[in-house]
Amino acid sequence: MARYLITSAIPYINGIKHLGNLVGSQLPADLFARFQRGRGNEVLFLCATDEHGTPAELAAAKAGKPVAEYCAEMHEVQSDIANRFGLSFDHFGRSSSPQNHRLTQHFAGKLDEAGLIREVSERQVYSNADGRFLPDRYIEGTCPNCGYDKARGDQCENCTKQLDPTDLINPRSAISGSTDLKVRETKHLYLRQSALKDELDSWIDSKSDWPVLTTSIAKKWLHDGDGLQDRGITRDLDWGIPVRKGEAEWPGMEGKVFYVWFDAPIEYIACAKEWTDARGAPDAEWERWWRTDKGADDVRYIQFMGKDNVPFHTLSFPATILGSGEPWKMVDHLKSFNYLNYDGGQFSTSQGRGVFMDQALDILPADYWRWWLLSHAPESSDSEFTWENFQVSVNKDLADVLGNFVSRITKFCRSKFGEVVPEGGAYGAAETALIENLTTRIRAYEGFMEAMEVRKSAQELRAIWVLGNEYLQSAAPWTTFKEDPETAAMQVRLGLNLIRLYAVLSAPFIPDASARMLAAMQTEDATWPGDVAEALAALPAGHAFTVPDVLFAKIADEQREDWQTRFAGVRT
Ligand code: B3M
Ligand code: ZN
Repeated sequence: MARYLITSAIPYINGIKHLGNLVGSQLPADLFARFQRGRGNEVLFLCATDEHGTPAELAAAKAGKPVAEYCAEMHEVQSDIANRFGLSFDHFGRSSSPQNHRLTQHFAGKLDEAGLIREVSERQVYSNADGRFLPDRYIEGTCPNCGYDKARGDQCENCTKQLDPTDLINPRSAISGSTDLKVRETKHLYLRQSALKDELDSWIDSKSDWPVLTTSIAKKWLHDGDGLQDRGITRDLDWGIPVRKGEAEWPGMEGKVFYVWFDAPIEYIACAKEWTDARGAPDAEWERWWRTDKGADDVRYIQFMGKDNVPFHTLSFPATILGSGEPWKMVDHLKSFNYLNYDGGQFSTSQGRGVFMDQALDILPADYWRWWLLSHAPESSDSEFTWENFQVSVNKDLADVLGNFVSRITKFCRSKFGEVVPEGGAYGAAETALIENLTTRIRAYEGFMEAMEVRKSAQELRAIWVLGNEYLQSAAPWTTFKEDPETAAMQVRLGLNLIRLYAVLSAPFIPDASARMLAAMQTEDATWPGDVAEALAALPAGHAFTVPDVLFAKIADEQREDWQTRFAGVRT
């Protein structure tokens, strides 16, 4: 039994995620986790909410809530939606957990011991009225370029010019509106990534099976310009993980917190401890996934993320781990995604554009979305969601191909043989050919799934469903039955067994429908198929079943048009 550690990029806490976020990390990670579990491998699948930084503070302020309270509530909301989407995390943690506080402080201490941290003095805007330093985007004023009076310290939204807070005319605090601002000295910690450059370089070189897209991003950061830059890992914010060296105070760093991108990836590890702590299980249980000195050297670790997160996972987080000098498990394979666009534009959280996870589930069950999103995953390039395409995909693939197969065979059997698997004669040439074709396609499907080729896997799975339909069409048991009920019975027995086989193979994509197919076949045997002929004998003659309700309802044109209008604007 192989062991797979799987993490999805951890979504920011600042609101409900849209379908573009979902397909860029959590959903494909779930597909892979379910596949590996289905094959009988041992899996630890972790995700969490990313709760620190200015996005969290701003969202809480907007909601009029203390940030800790906002995060706790939003974590529950995201956790509930993840469940309803069938995301099968072993644990859905929180980057604000005490476990992550301790581990982040531990890493900082180790990096300091290794001489990899230096202090840097910076000049930043301080607000007397608010009693705090203001991050760039907390400062507003008039744009020197276009005169827009709500330009932010990092950028003018109106003319898109990149700004420094000191460029703004009449700057004021976005928190209190106060203009009593001044520039003050403040000290920050920098991680000396430059000192780790060679180590990172050879670590990346050792990843010969990584896609060029991934390694080229890392190499660019390593070698372009002046090479890999040291990185600030602290911020002047109230909300976050207090800066400490392990358990000890860090003189001069009082009142400061670690930068969100420093602690967020560490949560991948802390999340595993949250998982065991929640059950009162010993540390050895999570350490065997994460410590190469404690059993993790035979673990295969795979990360899933959107392309914008690649530099943090190929350089920053590895720098933290390598720099600590401790035997932590490092990523083996990194699967990244392009963007999913929405109906001629971009999905946007800040603008409320597109379909958000909760809205999607209000319209249709998770499997419909899972199928469309995964079969159109933005792998080789960006891809686009359109309502027309969604309708076609659901109606053709799910309703016409899979749903129809299940419905026809179960209903025909009930009408001619009752709700039990009939006996019938031996397989003929058509059945042997079908088994051969299925075998070829199932092995190809496994290969694509193993390689995390999401779209190709979906195509192959669909082709497997199509084989069943074609067989049924040409065997035509409803015609055969008139002259040769024995043969018709055999064809139906094979068809019913195909339903079970489809349930097993399709479960990573459409877990609810798969569970309903197994329930209808009154079996809990979800063994991954080895020999296909054997797998098709799992339900013997005499085995009882029921006709399931419609697996997938078709999307009518009126529904599609209605949704199209409803989701054309922005979410309020
Ligand atoms: N929260 C960004 C994102 O959701 C960030 C990922 C952190 S992964 C450690 O895309
Ligand atoms: Zn401007």
